[in-house]
Amino acid sequence: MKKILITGCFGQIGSELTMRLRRDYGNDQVIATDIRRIEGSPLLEHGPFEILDVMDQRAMHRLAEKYQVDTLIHLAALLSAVAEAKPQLAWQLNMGGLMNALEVARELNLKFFTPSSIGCFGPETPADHTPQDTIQRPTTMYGVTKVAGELLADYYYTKFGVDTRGVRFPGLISHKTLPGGGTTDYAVDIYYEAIKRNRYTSYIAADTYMDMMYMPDAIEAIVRLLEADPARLIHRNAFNITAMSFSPAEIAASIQKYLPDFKMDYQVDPVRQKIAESWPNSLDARCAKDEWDFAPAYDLDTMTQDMLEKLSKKLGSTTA
Ligand code: VAH
Repeated sequence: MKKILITGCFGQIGSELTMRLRRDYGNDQVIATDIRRIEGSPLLEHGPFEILDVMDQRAMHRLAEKYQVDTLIHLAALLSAVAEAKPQLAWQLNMGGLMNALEVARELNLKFFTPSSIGCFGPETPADHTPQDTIQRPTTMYGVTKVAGELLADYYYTKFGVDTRGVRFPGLISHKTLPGGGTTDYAVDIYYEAIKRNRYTSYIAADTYMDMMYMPDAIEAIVRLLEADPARLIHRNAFNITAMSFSPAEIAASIQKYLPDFKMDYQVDPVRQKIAESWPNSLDARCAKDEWDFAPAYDLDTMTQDMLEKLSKKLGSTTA
């Protein structure tokens, strides 16, 4: 992997992954693209940026050729809650954009990464220590696009020899970029509200468990999988990965270890609660560990400590 094109660079993953890859491979080796330009973003200062609508396959092909990339990381997609509100658009963008990206990877023989999600599982999936290979009958449009995306990326590997790789991300927590329209976003919002107001009203019920991961571990996982020896890979799209599984009550208790007066209450959002309840409580990430040495560094309390420290500086507060 030497020269990389990223779609959806201003998203929650893309904004941090672009900076990490530029640090590792060189600023000019990472071409950041998104459907709109966000003035003032540090991504614009440190390396090439291009406007790209992933629904325009020819434009994507032209950019990949112009910069002579050898790797395509496709992140542009709608997340679960937005996808449930706009299911037809979610299918068009998530599947149309993915097909375009896979076609460009096939035409130009590019290494390829796109994320799946724990959203690819459904109510019939074993909920605890969910296996790598198991039943996948999601009840959300987001999940339908993730299962179809996994199968499509595997097809491009077996049928056309495209070097496709992917992971099933849990909820991702970051202090740098706010997520947009996910079900797990409460686990990001809670830290901002803890710093701003020392209280949070959760839209997910107190005892609802979901897999989660701190963004530094997610970024490390993408780089490690893309650099992995292909001879070791038994699976490709997509590996279960997780760092922790917690409920809103448990993340509140973790925050209270640092902010003893932090208060939590609940106004459950039935739409996002239903989505959350259809997902696993905890994943089995053994295949990722065995096949490419996946090894998360953060647990709930070390993530909480880092999030509160970084957000206190970012928001100019001294709560933590
Ligand atoms: C979402 N953050 O909530 C994303 C993710 C596992 C959740 O796919 O939609």
